[in-house]
Amino acid sequence: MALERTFSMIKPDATRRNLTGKITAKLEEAGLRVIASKRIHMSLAQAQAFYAVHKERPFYGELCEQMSAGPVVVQVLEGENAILKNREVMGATNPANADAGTIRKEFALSIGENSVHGSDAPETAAEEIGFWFSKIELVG
Ligand code: DAT
Ligand code: MG
Repeated sequence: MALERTFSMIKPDATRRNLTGKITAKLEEAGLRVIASKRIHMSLAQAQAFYAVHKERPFYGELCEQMSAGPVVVQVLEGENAILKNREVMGATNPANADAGTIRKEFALSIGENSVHGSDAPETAAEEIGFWFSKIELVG
């Protein structure tokens, strides 16, 4: 398989606890190369737009408030099978169901404050990378 790119985000619950380095190390150890990275503090409107796919879900309001409550680190990861590999390293959405050694098992506080976001498919990866980064910022 050819090199693939995916979008990753270290969420406010993790930046608050100084976990940016430990989480990034897990991604790199899995063979994912960080080809773009920046720390931002998104507005509520940006969170609502980014998570628009979930707008009918009961947790949407809480999710958008949490994501805009503190800084995040948005990243683009590149590697073989990067989308699936990142989802494996992240672990299940609910940390109670996440496998040992995954980011969410080790660091997540709850299903909502679950430390990382990762794209789930090629279409969403392209869309989410484009939401936060311009082409010139991606240095593969
Ligand atoms: P994932 O982040 O694993 O792709 P998702 O896309 O289903 O999970 O949901 C996006 C985020 O929304 C998730 O990381 C945390 C929050 N969330 C999902 N289900 C939730 C729930 N039942 N209660 C509270 N927050 C939830
Ligand atoms: Mg998702």
